[in-house]
Amino acid sequence: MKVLRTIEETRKASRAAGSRGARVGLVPTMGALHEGHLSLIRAAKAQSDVIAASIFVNPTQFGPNEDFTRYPRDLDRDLALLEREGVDFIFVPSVEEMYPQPSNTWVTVEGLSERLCGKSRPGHFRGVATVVAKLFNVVSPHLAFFGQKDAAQVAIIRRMVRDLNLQVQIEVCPIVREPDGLALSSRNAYLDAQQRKDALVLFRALSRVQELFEKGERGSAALIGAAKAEFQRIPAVRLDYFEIVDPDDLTTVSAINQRTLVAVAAFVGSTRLIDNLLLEP
Ligand code: PAJ
Repeated sequence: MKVLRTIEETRKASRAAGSRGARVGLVPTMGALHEGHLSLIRAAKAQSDVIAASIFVNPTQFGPNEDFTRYPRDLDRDLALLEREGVDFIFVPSVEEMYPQPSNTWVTVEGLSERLCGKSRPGHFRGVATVVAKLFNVVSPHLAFFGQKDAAQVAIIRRMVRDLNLQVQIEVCPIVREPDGLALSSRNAYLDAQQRKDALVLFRALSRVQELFEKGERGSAALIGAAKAEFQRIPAVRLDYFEIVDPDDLTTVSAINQRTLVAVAAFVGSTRLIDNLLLEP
């Protein structure tokens, strides 16, 4: 596995693969890898000839009071995992390599970027869209793999690719969970034993919505009410949002008549966790 730290080397590696006619699949990550990330690598392996990944804790998608400096970082462990999965090259740039100073250009997917997590994390999705656009420019992948875990991120990247006519196929992989239902996240490492138990309320609330939906409930207000009741039983968890939205434009829907996204974000202590569920009538 080639570990590449500069844009130039990475472009060279990707171009070499492209000129052999190989399809390059890219898995962008911020590291602290877990089975969720590895599921994307395996999907990339199944659909591409050359597997590229990136590890970059992107400062522009963190707010001023968020966890950028303490975000978990363990490059040696991550590289060993990626090597074992058969990744061909990994792009690990520094902040200076990714962001020329000063940087004045941003990619903003208007409207969508202010919804769901964008409401409580202003600037977050601008940072995500900008860095993903940069990664696409550096690696020029044929395919790029993202997790359904970050459902709003998926909607925003798909829209960016469409709006900017980017030549990359976006593939979305299912949420990988712990046996008890908690969605895997690099941020789960922040939780202590009690918080780890409390954190299950996100999955419980989503499961309750799924159950009511399967019994025939279609009204968003009733489904959200039932979910919020689950949260009221765990006062240590502070709900940020529980919303039922269109999965493509992230606007709220009052009733579930087509494929619909149920998305939740909550603070367990100071750790912000997200999860979601897709409902299909
Ligand atoms: P990160 O949080 O490291 O996630 C990298 C990819 O792994 C994302 O596509 C995310 O949706 C996916 N992922 C995380 N947890 C998952 C799980 N439990 N099941 C399935 N997939 C999961 O998302 C980012 O990084 C960044 O915003 C990034 C796209 C790299 C841009 O900086």
